[in-house]
Amino acid sequence: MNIQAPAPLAAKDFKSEIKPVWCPGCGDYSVLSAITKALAELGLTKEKTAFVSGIGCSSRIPAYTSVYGFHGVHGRSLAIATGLKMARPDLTVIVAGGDGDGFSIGGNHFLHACRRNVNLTYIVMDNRVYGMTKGQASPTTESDWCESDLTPEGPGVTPVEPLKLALACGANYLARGFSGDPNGLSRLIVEGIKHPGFSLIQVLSPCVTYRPEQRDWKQAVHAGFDNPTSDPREAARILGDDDNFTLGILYAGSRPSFQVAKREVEATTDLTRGFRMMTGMNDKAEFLAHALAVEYEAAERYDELADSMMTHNNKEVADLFKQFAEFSRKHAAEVQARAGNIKVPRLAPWEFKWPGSEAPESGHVETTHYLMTPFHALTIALRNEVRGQEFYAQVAETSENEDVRKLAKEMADEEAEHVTTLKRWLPRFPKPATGWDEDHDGPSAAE
Ligand SMILES: Cc1ncc(C[n+]2csc(CCOP(=O)(O)OP(=O)(O)O)c2C)c(N)n1
Ligand SMILES: [Mg+2]
Repeated sequence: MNIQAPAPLAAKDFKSEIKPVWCPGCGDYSVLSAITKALAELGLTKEKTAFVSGIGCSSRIPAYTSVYGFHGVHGRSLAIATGLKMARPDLTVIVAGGDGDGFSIGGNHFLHACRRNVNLTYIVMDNRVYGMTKGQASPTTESDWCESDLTPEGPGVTPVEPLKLALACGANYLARGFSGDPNGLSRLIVEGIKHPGFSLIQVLSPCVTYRPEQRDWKQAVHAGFDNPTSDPREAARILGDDDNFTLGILYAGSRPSFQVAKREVEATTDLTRGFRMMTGMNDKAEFLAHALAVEYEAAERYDELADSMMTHNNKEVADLFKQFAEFSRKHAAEVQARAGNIKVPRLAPWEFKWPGSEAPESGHVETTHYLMTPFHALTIALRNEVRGQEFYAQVAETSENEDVRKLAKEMADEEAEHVTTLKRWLPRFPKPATGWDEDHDGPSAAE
């Protein structure tokens, strides 16, 4: 059978059946056209592309394209898109919206999206007005624009300059286009999608209904951002001379885009990590002091873990830790019995000659978690017992005192039995699936 690769999609294939309801003359028609051309140019497929928007005339874009779309909540497009991109990094995620959606209600999200630098492309159709709600001033509206009844004397505040704001917050690609130049805009979109990290494309897109004077933008726009710089200081200098009508790619930075760290609790038995060679255990009484401390300190640690698990309502694991604490106390009693009438010295914490930073059977507290399961608790105990066994084996090998070597050997054998017992237990508790530690309502401490 002759299988042919599907033909690349044309710009029209990226338009949906739904006809735009924008006012005649609205710049957003041309932005839609520029977007669909860019998608075709990039050879993207419908199933690997997603459009996310907020609310506003400009935010209707996802409905008018045939790729996956999410017409979200006012001002929240970037939050939704960030989540989508994190969950599905294989998708090309494009965000669209207006100046009101992006810089008023969504302003906070905008700052953090720039700062976070997730690999997204944000197309803002800037008409310096709330078009959908019939013409109120937006954050990019000129301070002396007096046509809204809400601000009859003009908003009176300095407009937000999106490119400056984005540069300051860490966005990685900055461009400005014009709906009256859809082909030039297409190029800015293509480059923005290709550039890693957070790309902002500010598109001057006139609202001919509520800002009819914007028809004159055709005369106001001019080239100027001709050679994109990768130096944010240089970009800031250029913006210092910008009249908000300069078009082109201003900045293409090299900040690495945000990636989710792979967090998985290690559930393997690591026999050697952090284990230093231990020497100088030549005195029997000193050795017994260490052997007792191995068990007492482990018992104390397990008690502590059991208590913290109870505090977080994890009774199953708390019970298991309690049981481990009991085992450790039982072993301590056995060591005590071996000591007979030898006077065991009392050592200050820093006088112990542990191979690591603490007694070998008290470790791995950092791998505990309030949602941990018996599988994890057993894994921790197993790792501790293995380290105990290694500790004694080292002493048995390195001590210059024959008595100590003999005793250490017996203890290493006992620890080996504990290891075997725990290994036999482990299969009774299945390893939980990834995500076991996800909690949408984490712990909080009541005052
Ligand atoms: C929570 C919330 N507040 C207010 C509104 C009303 N509202 C709808 S669109 C909009 C402003 C849209 O302006 P912009 O993002 O510039 O889009 P444009 O219509 O100009 O393209 C507002 C305030 C809303 N839908 N939801
Ligand atoms: Mg607007």
